[in-house]
Amino acid sequence: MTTAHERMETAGDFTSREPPIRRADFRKRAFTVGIGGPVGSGKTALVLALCELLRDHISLAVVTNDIFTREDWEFLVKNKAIEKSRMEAVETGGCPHAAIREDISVNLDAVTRLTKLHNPEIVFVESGGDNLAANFSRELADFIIYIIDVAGGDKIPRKGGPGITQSDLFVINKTDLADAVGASLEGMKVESHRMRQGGPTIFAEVKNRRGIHQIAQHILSSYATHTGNKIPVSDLSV
Ligand SMILES: Nc1nc2c(ncn2[C@@H]2O[C@H](COP(=O)(O)OP(=O)(O)OP(=O)(O)O)[C@@H](O)[C@H]2O)c(=O)[nH]1
Ligand SMILES: [Mg+2]
Repeated sequence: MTTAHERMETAGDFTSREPPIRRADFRKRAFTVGIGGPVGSGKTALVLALCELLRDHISLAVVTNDIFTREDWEFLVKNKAIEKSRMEAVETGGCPHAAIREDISVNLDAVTRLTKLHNPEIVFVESGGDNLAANFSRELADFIIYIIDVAGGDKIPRKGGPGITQSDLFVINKTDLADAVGASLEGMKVESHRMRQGGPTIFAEVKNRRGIHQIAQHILSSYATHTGNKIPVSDLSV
């Protein structure tokens, strides 16, 4: 297993980010949506909310990554996100970067296994919580979401990092906490726009199911582009 970390010379930029790989083997490994972000930013809450919104319209599966526990998987099972057999937990046993970027085999195996068993249209892969330095490998994720929360302060978008600058969709969660921590949402909007050269950013309150429909629209639009299958978004109940 590779343990060396890549050294990034710059924060990277959205327009020259690594493009998704054009592939035609979605029957072997379903369209894979990577969800990364700092510890506690709301990744599992987002997976649950997306499952609730999409599960009656599209066949889904989920892979969770935790360092030493299966806690996220247990949370999704407890909350009946989707059928238990459609969800797998990966215990990375170390740095979360490795399993989504440097040695992705354990995640690729899990997604391939779930695809064979259930033939899902979309598989969500939740990364272990990181520290702004991780982003998904394009060999694993066809669509990359990076989610932070406002509770860490409004400085986070300008700190950069590959998830912030190069994810296909950047989500700023827990806007309900902005006043409590004195975070300026307007400032975060301006800085995200600058750091991502206008790449999409969505403000959300995942816990209160705000912004989920918009996030789902981005996912389904990318799914349609890659697979040629359109799922009419207007059919989704918000
Ligand atoms: N106030 C508020 N809390 C939220 C929101 N979304 C999620 N949370 C809470 O934030 C906490 C962490 O959410 P998780 O979904 O577990 O975060 P995570 O990114 O999966 O965490 P790790 O997997 O441990 O890195 C939970 O207590 C959620 O209920 C939100 O929009 N507002
Ligand atoms: Mg989680």
